[in-house]
Amino acid sequence: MARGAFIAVEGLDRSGKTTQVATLETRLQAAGIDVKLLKFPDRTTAIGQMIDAYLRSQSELDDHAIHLLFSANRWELATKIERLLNEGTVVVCDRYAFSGVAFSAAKGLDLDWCRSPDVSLPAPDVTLFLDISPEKARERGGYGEERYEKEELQRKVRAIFSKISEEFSAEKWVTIDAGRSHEDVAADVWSRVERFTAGVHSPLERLWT
Ligand code: NYM
Repeated sequence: MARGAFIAVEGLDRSGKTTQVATLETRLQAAGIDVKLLKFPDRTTAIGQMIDAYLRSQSELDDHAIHLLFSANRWELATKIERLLNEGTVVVCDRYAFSGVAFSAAKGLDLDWCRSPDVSLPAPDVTLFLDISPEKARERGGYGEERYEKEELQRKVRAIFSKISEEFSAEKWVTIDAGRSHEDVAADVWSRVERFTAGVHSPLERLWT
């Protein structure tokens, strides 16, 4: 029996990622597909609440420590992700391990060190990277109040996402120009996801193994 596809949606802040993920969910449901939307960080768990406090500058944490918490927050849900996929559900993640690596490495942590705690997590069948220039993001009203929502850091994050993308085939990592209208971006997203609606026959892979 085919399993469900694992789809990660990544992007810079202000890329319209969360709206696109919601549109994708509606579209999959309309096509009669079982879909589960997950979001990282998942701020509802005990670890997620520590991450939330950090992002809202209500707590201070060493850069390595917060990186490990983001990773632990994914591991908390790894078994659930696998179970859902095996049941035939399509899992769509709003951010995943690539955000983990990109944001922490942009702060100056070693890229390989950043990757290590996420090694062997379930690997997405495809990652859709919604790319937006910091200039466009500024036109959209700029960034919010949370940590990392600064133009200079976002520039670095974008460069590291680009570096990460080089490790993947064009099938596994798709860069989508998110500076266009919501409809154009949504059409592009759907064109990349449609082929997964029939299910996936290959085994689930593991990240960075
Ligand atoms: N973020 C997100 C990280 O730094 N590491 C991670 O592993 C993940 C999943 O958290 N600026 C950052 C990226 C965002 C911030 O995400 C909160 P969102 O999608 O704005 O809730």
